[in-house]
Amino acid sequence: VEPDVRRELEARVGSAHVLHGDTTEGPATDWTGRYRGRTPAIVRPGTVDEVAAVLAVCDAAGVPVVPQGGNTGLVGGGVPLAGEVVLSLRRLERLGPVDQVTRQVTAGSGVTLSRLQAHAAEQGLRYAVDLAARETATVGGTVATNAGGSRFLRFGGTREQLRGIEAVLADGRVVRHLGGLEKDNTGYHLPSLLCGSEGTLAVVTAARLALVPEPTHHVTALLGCPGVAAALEVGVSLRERLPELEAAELFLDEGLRLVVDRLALDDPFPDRWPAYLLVECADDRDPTERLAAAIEATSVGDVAVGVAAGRREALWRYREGHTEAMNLLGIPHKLDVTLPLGQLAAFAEEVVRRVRDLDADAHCWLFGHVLDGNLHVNVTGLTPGDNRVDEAVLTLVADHGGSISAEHGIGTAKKAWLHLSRSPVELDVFRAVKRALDPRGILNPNVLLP
Ligand code: 2HG
Ligand code: ZN
Repeated sequence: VEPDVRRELEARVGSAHVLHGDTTEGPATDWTGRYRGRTPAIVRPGTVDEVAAVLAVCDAAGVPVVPQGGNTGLVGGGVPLAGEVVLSLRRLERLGPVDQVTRQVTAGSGVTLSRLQAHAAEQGLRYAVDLAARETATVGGTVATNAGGSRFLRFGGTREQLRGIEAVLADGRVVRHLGGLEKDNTGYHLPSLLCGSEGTLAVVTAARLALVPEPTHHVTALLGCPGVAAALEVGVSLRERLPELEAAELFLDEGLRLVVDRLALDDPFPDRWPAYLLVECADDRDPTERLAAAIEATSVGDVAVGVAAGRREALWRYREGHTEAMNLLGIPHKLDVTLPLGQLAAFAEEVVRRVRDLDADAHCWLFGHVLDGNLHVNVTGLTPGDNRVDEAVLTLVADHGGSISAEHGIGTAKKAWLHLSRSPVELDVFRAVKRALDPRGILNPNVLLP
């Protein structure tokens, strides 16, 4: 950026909050290491008014901006790949009181998911969106990307929790609708529009979020299954019997081996199973017996149950450890996709074959939120820039009637394939909305839209 723009930015947020040089390297790279950018400056406003002032400066000067929260995204949507200014929202850490009557709270964009969860827990409530990056992922980032997570099955994703939003438009004007009225049918629903817009339409600065009661009992079970189709069948059967089912997570034996090995864990079972299903129930009446009876009615092999928090966490570690363990093998290609449930098992078989045929060095790992139809196809053994596998897997997904992104979003990683999931008319509407809200095209200009 020009020296006069930098001086203006420093005048708006204080020179201590405009970073450059070595300190920008971390924020310029994504968590996986696949997307490495560079930035002339990281700007860290401390209030919504400062966000507004920064954007007004950038808009007037035509300086492109990448908004960033905890930088835990997996599609290269939050890093400055084309030398953009990084607008870090982490200092917007204000967390309001929990309203017990409406069960809502207003959280600033920089509040981490774990802090929000702890805040709700103090009031006997919880925030329904949960994911492995909870310590670092922020409210703003999860709203901007419509993060899904492991409780989607019961509560939906981030969009379903949103009761209001505060955001700054490209030109620095603030849109604020944080009243949290449950019934409010007054035209376009801006929270829905901005949620999942990946920083391309406005910069989210705060969100009004719904909370849910924290049940008194939780039970987690890890089930050894004879294969993906069987695990899915078990999951469907449990869901039919157990309204308190919150999560149904799939992984395969190879993934478990890797996690156990790399993260130095104990094996869950003496025997190995081709597939594993991790399920969790939560209720005010102890669901353990009901879960046991429901499992009994299926063809599950081995069962490990956790009721105490530590034991439940240990079971979750096998699943949540996948991301970490995989990155230790090198930089993976991450293809987060949805399949119609009826196609999921066939797709799982086919995708492994396709990847193997594509390149003998490529290795395909499968895990995910199986009852959502959501598989995380991770491919290791290829260079980060080799897009053949992305093309092959995403095309296969489309052929099976699936979506090229289930929960991670499009970012830069998938924009070349957005046409597989969105029609030309839909893309025209996307572009029209983008032009209307960000006419100079300064907000995250290189993500989402091809
Ligand atoms: C998960 O479900 C996250 O653990 C990350 O969405 C998935 O690492 C991945 O590919
Ligand atoms: Zn996931």
